[in-house]
Amino acid sequence: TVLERSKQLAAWTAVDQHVKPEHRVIGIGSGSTVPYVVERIVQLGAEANEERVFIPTGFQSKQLIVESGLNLGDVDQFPTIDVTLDGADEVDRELNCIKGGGACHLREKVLAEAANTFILVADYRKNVEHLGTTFKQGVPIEVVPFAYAKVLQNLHHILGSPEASLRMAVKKAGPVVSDNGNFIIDAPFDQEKMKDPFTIMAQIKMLTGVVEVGVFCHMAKAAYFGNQDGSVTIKW
Ligand code: DER
Repeated sequence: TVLERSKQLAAWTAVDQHVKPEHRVIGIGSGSTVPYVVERIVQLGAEANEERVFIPTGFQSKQLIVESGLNLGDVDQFPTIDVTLDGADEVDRELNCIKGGGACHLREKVLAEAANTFILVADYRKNVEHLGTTFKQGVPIEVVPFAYAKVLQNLHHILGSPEASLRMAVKKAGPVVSDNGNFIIDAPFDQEKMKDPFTIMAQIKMLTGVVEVGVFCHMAKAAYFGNQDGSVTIKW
């Protein structure tokens, strides 16, 4: 499909630009675009990859690395990463992004921070002026289960997200449980508030019981978007 082709285009272009021969430790994100990142890295050949380790951002990412025959590494063992490539739910013109649509943003943010270079790959739907334009389900927030009701209450009454809700699973009874054993809250904010993503992120992060917020500010070095016409848009 045009959408899948645009994801592949973004991923291949980003790998070709940012995975250097001397790179040894590579962070692999989560979602439906990163499989094309791994696909392109595998095409570099077994010889090029035998000296490399690939660090996952969750179970899906780990399965992707293992099933692709790439060497699996741990962030404990490789705390500094040459380049991390990951998807995003929305990316604004300053490369701030919303992540966590796949409930993986805690480990994703650890690997984004650990990387010398953090690169975003996405399809054309994610390329926006301001956050909250197309991704309407809200800011993903990982919370400890013990505190989720309190965090919801604070979001509703203090931070101005009356629609904030606990993310319920589809193929499992009850709430979505992250790879870290926590719950996810989705908190929509009005467009004005989303024009200052750093403030929103900081306010949410301060709520007791919040583990991590799916807003990444000033972390990405570049973002690659595949377009419907087969071109690629690069933001940096
Ligand atoms: O959850 C995330 O942050 C993932 O990176 C995900 O949102 C990326 O979305 P994709 O499936 O469109 O690549």
